[in-house]
Amino acid sequence: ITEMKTLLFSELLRPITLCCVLVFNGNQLMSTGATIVLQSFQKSTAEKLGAARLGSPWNSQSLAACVSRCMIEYSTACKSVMYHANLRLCTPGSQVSFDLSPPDDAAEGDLYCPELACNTSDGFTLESGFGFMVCIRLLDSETFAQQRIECSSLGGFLASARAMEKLNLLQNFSSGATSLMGLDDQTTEGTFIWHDTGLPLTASEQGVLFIPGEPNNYGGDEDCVINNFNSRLNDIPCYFRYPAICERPMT
Ligand SMILES: *[C@@H]1O[C@H](CO)[C@@H](O)[C@H](O)[C@H]1NC(C)=O
Ligand SMILES: *[C@@H]1O[C@H](CO)[C@@H](O)[C@H](O)[C@H]1NC(C)=O
Ligand SMILES: [Ca+2]
Ligand SMILES: [Ca+2]
Repeated sequence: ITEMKTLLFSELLRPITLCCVLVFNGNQLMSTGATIVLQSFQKSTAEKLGAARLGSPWNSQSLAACVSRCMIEYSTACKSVMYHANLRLCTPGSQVSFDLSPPDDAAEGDLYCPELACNTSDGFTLESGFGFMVCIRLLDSETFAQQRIECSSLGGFLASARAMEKLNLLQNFSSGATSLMGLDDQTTEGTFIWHDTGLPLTASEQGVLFIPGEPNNYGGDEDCVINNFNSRLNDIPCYFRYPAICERPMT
């Protein structure tokens, strides 16, 4: 086990495949036939980057042990870890996002994840500002339904934003134009769903992101959402035409 830890640590800067992982389970040593690919996790320097916590933290003697246990327990769902070097505390995390709460320095330490990159094929560019980084492009199609299909075919989703800073970044990118968001309540009136996560808009997100008094389903037919330049979100009819920004997950 000591040797394995040393190996894991020295190999941490590039992905390696491990066969027959030894798992220390209570006081039993087990050998599993499973093959895991140990991702190369690097310390993130983006201060607003966070990840959904996959479970409760545990004690880990090293970052390498933290990463390997995360991968063994959560398999491909483990896309990041938070590691506190002094407390030796390890918290397993999923895919990182600028919309999720970053680690609490004092309790959770630093975030480690693969180096983030924007796949710039198909006209996507990496845009950063306001503490955020996104991989986006404007779509060519003109209706909400077509824009949604076009974006999906490019491996993305209509842009999301769960913080004002991200709305600002999107507004800055569209330089003056109001754009459609990846958020709608077409399925169930009053329940807005984010296209990227499939999760409902929370009350606090609504309070932060929408113009006061919105969404109001004006005229009984407002199920799409626009990001008003220099302002905030408003629900509007889905047949209104606005440019839309497609967002690709960073890889
Ligand atoms: C980028 O995206 C294109 C189109 O989806 C894909 O064919 C290509 O493999 C991707 N490149 C990388 C480096 O992921
Ligand atoms: C906003 O956009 C302008 C013009 O594209 C750019 O020069 C500026 O850096 C952007 N501001 C931020 C904070 O990203
Ligand atoms: Ca509605
Ligand atoms: Ca409205």
